[in-house]
Amino acid sequence: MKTACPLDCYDSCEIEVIDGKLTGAVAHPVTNGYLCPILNSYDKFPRFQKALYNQKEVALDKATEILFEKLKEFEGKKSLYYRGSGNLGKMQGVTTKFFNPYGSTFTKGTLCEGAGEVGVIQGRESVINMPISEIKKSEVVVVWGRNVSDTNSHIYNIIKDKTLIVIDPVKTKIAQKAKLFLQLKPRTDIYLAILLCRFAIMDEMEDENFIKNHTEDFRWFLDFIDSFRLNYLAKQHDIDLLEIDKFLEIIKGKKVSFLIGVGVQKYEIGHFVLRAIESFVAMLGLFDKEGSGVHYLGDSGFGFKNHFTVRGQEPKPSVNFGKYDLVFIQGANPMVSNPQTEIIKDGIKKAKFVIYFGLYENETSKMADLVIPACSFLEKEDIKISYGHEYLSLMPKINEPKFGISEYDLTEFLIGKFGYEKLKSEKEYIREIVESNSYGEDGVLKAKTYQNYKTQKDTFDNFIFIDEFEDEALSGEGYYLLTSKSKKSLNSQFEIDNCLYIKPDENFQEGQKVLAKSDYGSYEFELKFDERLRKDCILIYAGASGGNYLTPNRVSEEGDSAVFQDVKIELI
Ligand SMILES: Nc1nc2c(c(=O)[nH]1)N[C@H]1C(S)=C(S)[C@@H](COP(=O)(O)OP(=O)(O)OC[C@H]3O[C@@H](n4cnc5c(=O)[nH]c(N)nc54)[C@H](O)[C@@H]3O)O[C@H]1N2
Ligand SMILES: Nc1nc2c(c(=O)[nH]1)N[C@H]1C(S)=C(S)[C@@H](COP(=O)(O)OP(=O)(O)OC[C@H]3O[C@@H](n4cnc5c(=O)[nH]c(N)nc54)[C@H](O)[C@@H]3O)O[C@H]1N2
Ligand code: SF4
Ligand SMILES: [Mo]
Repeated sequence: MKTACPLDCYDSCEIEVIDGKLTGAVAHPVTNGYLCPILNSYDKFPRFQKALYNQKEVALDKATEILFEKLKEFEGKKSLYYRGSGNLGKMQGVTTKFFNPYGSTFTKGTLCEGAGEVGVIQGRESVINMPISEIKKSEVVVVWGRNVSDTNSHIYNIIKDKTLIVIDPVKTKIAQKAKLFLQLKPRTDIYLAILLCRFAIMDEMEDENFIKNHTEDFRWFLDFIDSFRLNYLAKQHDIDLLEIDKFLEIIKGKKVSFLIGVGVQKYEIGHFVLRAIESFVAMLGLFDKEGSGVHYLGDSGFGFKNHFTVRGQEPKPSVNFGKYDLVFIQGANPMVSNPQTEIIKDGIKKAKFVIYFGLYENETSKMADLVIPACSFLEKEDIKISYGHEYLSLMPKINEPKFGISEYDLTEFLIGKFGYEKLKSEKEYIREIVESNSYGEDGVLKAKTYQNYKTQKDTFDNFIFIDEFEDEALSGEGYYLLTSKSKKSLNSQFEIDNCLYIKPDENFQEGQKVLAKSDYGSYEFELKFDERLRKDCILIYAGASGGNYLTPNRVSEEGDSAVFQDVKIELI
């Protein structure tokens, strides 16, 4: 039987389950017959087999009864519904069908791509990616703030033998294969993008036709990029001007795709960064050229029926759990994934009753009053739409659950108890989602958004250039913090690497303990060396249990997104 990987990953692999074993679907254009190390050892990670009340095992039906009693005891408007991205199946949202009429507060914004997403929308209305079929045609791929080999290893295999330009503070695996690698200072991508635009204008590389017919504000854009002194721009990012020439030389006249990751936008100014990079793409006319365009974290719901939309009020990165009597946490681990852990911990302690609904024991579940085990993706009906490619996959129930309850069954139970409006059947929700925006082609389901796709230009009316930007450089002493994803974990799930990495330095010894300190908190780590880093950076992988003690819980200027890397770190 076929299903799909539920995890938050660009690749959204299609899976074949043969005699209980998970393998990559051979006919899927992205999965290509294999899965990544995480899914290959999916069964190895111990799940909750029992519900917990006050951290003591109770039967599942007892736990759901306690949940019902507590929901009755507290007022809906003093409750918070908090959902993370542990499973990105569309049916995960079904629990809102209870918590919405109950009166809960929902979150808005993201811990992820939200700042950059606003930047893209400001320029071209929606985040519709160039499809994989177009990336395959590209001659040059610019990998900008994305660790393709680790975070989207299937897309890596599609691009790895093309001419590559990589822009990253870390010499990642793909950077080692690049024709040009720009190891820039973190948080300076916007200056690099503006500098590229300036040089491209000097080289007369702008596409006058495209600019005239499909863009707005080009004149303002020219004034804007001219308002920066070249020396000033060049000083920001540590990139030699000769490299800028080389960049333009490599892409001139070529089919070029830009694979942009979340690395460039974990900052207050994240939206400006995406907008500036896309302005560069637009001035070259690459949105209207075959095999060219931009691929970021796409809007996977675009064009599809969304049964479970709710209006969020509480910004996710700065969520204050302590404001609420009852907190329902589903598919998330805020004690590790959210910035400024100390504030999260205080909030969770203050809330009167905390429910954790998930698969694995983690730092958040350990603080919960009630733990309800969820079913795994193999034990419930769902559908996966990718943010990294144009295909979608059905996720039928393959195994009967031995323990745990699905999101749908828990919602149905609560709705029944409270007498709220009944749910449609799972199959019906899924059928409506599929029918709203997909079609079958060569044995796979594809989003209709791409049915007549020629170039990315067809997905918007006019591109609007960036014409303003304000920023205050990151102040304070110390190292820049990089918090990239690790190969063996999926955020805080699976195999976690808790070390702090630094470029080999005679003042430190590998294996020693160091206290990392920022304006927001401190934490002790084991130190390790990593030759691939700049000497002004440290790396703590996302998902490390102490990393977010150091990060600020402010939100980005636009998009209510986390700004994990707007911080300097001292090592003591
Ligand atoms: N194995 C694995 N795969 C994953 C995940 C996982 O945890 N593990 N997580 C999934 C999720 S939720 C997401 S959002 C995606 C994210 O996947 P990616 O978009 O690849 O994001 P990151 O790994 O956070 O960072 C990518 C790169 O940005 C670089 N970077 C950091 N700061 C800057 C900067 O200021 N400028 C530039 N140019 N580069 C910078 C980092 O060095 C890193 O190489 O991956 C998904 N896939
Ligand atoms: N410092 C730093 N922190 C970061 C990031 C960073 O770059 N740096 N990246 C951020 C990003 S991009 C993201 S997306 C977030 C992700 O952060 P979270 O949204 O907190 O996701 P996870 O850490 O993967 O936690 C997911 C939990 O979901 C549960 N789960 C898994 N499957 C299911 C299911 O089917 N049903 C239910 N009910 N539960 C399930 C598991 O028990 C797991 O512990 O982290 C962010 N945190
Ligand atoms: S985590 Fe990503 S690469 Fe691994 S199986 Fe899932 S979708 Fe594929
Ligand atoms: Mo993410």
